[in-house]
Amino acid sequence: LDISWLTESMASGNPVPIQDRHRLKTSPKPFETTPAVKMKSYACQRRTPLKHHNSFLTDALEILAQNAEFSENEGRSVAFRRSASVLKALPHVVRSMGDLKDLPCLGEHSLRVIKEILEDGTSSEVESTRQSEQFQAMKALTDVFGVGVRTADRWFREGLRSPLDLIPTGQKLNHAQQAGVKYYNDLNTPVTKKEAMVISDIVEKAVKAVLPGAIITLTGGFRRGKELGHDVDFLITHPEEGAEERLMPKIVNWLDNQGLLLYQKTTRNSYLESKDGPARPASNMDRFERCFSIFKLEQLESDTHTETSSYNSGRAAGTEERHAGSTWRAVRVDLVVSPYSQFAFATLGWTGSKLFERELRRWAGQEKGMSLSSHALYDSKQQRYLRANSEEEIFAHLGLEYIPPSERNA
Ligand code: DCT
Ligand code: MG
Repeated sequence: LDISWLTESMASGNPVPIQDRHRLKTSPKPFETTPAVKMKSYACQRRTPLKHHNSFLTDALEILAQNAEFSENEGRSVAFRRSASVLKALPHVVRSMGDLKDLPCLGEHSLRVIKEILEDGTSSEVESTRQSEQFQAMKALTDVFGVGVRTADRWFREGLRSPLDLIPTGQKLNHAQQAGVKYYNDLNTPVTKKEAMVISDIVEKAVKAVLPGAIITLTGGFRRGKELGHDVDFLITHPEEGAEERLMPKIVNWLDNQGLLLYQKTTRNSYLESKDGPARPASNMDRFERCFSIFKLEQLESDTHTETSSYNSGRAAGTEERHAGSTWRAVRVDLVVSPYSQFAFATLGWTGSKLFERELRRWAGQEKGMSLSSHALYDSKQQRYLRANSEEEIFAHLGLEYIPPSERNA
């Protein structure tokens, strides 16, 4: 009796899916090997836990996805990410190509890479990408807050290889990039859940001080159960529609007065349903009132001694190295304010993962004739907006089984 799917499910802390529970009672055929997994083709139809069984393959595919992003080849990047995501949803380790039979989204290129890893332990393409000067430089340069692929690519062609190279060249940097270089090491040191909780308390205090009754939700990776993140994401609303208007400047002011902000850039809400209309192409950038910020986070005495390892371990780059014994560190925080009527859509849109969101929008458009954004859901056939007060209602409108945040790690 192969119950690996059950023990693994228990070990990962994920409940046994309802549809699998009957398997506990009915006895499978004797000598059954790895059970064929019925895998749905959209990531938003699947449960993808945080901890899965195939990191040795998904890490490799995601290197190729990232490399494709660096050359602005979105189609290729998404193809690799979709392949990786299917492997993340598998309830078992992939041991042979036979285990991949009937799985969706695995293109020829991904299959070739997987085959090589299964046979040789590594993929030559992945290893040469990882080692390439261009990949390493693009990674180091895009790791600077405020630097996108276009800028990094221009800098690379000008001969720059790391943020350190920016200083002698006297490159013109905007405010975000200046902060990005200044706090490079801190911003590339993963944020822990504990730090996210401390920041949650601060944000809660700030918001409650300027707008009593407001609701604050931790979104992004931490809502999906991640232990580490590159930033901390929050969504803020108020049950009284309209009370949230122009809230961000007040929050920012409060935080700034407490000396808690190292950097912030606030953008106003520019979404108007009547003006924007469903006809506009669904952009994956929403237009809520939003603040990209860098918090100055006081550290607990115990934390300052145990240096957390950096994403870019060993590559000291920041121009302002914090001296030993420094009692604070820089942390990226994103604040978003949504009107109450859009809160469910905003929560769903800001919980991620990025691929899960992309797949939800693709499902809505291709399978349902609907248009989904972080603001609204529009049904083209009925020519009307579908309202929702919860994420569950949105999944129901979309004809999807509800997937909780902890299983949206596609
Ligand atoms: N998002 C999205 N599409 C994007 C960017 C973001 O749908 N292009 C959504 C999904 C996740 C959420 O916004 C927050 O974004 P990030 O902070 O970049 O992602 P994260 O999952 O929180 O990852 P990390 O733990 O690294 O912060
Ligand atoms: Mg995040």
